[in-house]
Amino acid sequence: MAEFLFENRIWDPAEKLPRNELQALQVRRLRDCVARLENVPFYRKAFAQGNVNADRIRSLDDLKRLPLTTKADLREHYPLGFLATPRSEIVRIHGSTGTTGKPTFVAYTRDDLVLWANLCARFLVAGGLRPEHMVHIAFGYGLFTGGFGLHYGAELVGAAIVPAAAGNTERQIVLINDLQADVLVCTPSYALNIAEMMRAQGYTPDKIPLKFAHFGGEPWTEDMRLEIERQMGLLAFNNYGLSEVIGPGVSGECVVRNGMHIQEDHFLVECIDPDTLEPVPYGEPGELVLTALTKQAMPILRYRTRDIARLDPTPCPCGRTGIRMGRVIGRSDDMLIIRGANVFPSQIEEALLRVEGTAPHYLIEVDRPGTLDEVTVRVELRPERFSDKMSQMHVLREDIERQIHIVAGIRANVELVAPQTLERFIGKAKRVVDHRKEKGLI
Ligand code: DLL
Repeated sequence: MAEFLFENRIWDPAEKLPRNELQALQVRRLRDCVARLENVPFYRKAFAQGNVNADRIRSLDDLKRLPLTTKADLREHYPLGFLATPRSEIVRIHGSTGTTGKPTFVAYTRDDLVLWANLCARFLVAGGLRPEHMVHIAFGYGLFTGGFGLHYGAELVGAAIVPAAAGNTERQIVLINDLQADVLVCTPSYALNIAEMMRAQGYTPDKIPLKFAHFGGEPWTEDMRLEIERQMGLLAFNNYGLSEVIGPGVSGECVVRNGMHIQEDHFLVECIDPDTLEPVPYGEPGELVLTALTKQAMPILRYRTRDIARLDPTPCPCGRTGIRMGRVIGRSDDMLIIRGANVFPSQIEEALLRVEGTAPHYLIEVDRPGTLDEVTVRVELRPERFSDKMSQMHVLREDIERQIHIVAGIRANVELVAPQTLERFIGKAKRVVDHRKEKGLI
């Protein structure tokens, strides 16, 4: 018997479907999905061009014959050109705001919302949620899928929810303490802010009621997990999803925490080389491509997520049969090319967290003043390490520069800044400013 951190409870027996049954189910669902997508002009045209239709889907190998879908395709059919059901069946709209331009909308039928809640309930239960818990949700409630997604998942489990929403960190702390919340739900960067303010207010981990946390919505590192767990005295779980595919609920960690189980009875996953579009072997990083098999309002075929991660098909002691994805290393569109080297912001974060005394708050600025790229990493210091002694600061800076070189393979200029000077985020953190883009150099 495997030793678990806590009881390994499974919400839905479908999470344990034997692989052969799972694959047979996926083929049936893919066929139904392709049939429904005949209602979407973009897909109807692509099916006609590729000479493919539902009847021709016989095995998962046939997936290759179906078109990839990109964010640009969704944008081109703004606002709701990918609807596969009549508008009267839509009961909710969400969307991703993106950094530029208009949001991408996604629509849900009543059945889609039932499915979504079930998928979120699965990973919440896998990561410790029980009906007796009080869940504090500090995600944005709005077009962003985080708040509503986790809300209805936790409600389905039967837990009590405090829909605090994001922002007003002082109030979050009052609510968490007064209501003795057991579980925190938000982005990892916001959790870090809450932790920091709690510390400033004199809370030690044993005084914080939280036992578990479910973080997602943005990339984070293993070191960041340890940091938040240490500061708040809780167990933190990672969950992943994206609005185009459904929102949170695509995958999440179980009690073993060795990757996020993809809910493969509803999502087909591929991992490809973003340049050649060929599949990469298991264990190698590649871009995740997801197909939402069972959504009604807006099923999506082979969506290019831009998220880079590894897949691990080895069996998990928890008994769930869904393949696991590792942490998202970065997004292929967030990847910085610095003097020809590929660097993800998460590598810089990993380097910083290796150095004692730095806070996990940083900003990466990239520029090309002459012919060569230059990277400056502004790093905030912890109050106890902030010093007037030039020599101490110099040693610390060199140490960070060395770690960045080891982890990310680039030379960066590190600027140490005083505690509490860098911007804090209540949702997804923004860690990179690329002046080369503003100058039209890339
Ligand atoms: O962020 C959905 C979500 C909300 C997932 C809350 C989990 C919890 P979008 O706003 O469409 O949807 O952004 C999706 O966020 O493509 C990833 O780049 C990133 N992302 C989401 N979860 C994770 C995670 C939601 N656990 C984009 N690790 C995705 C790393 C994540 N990146």
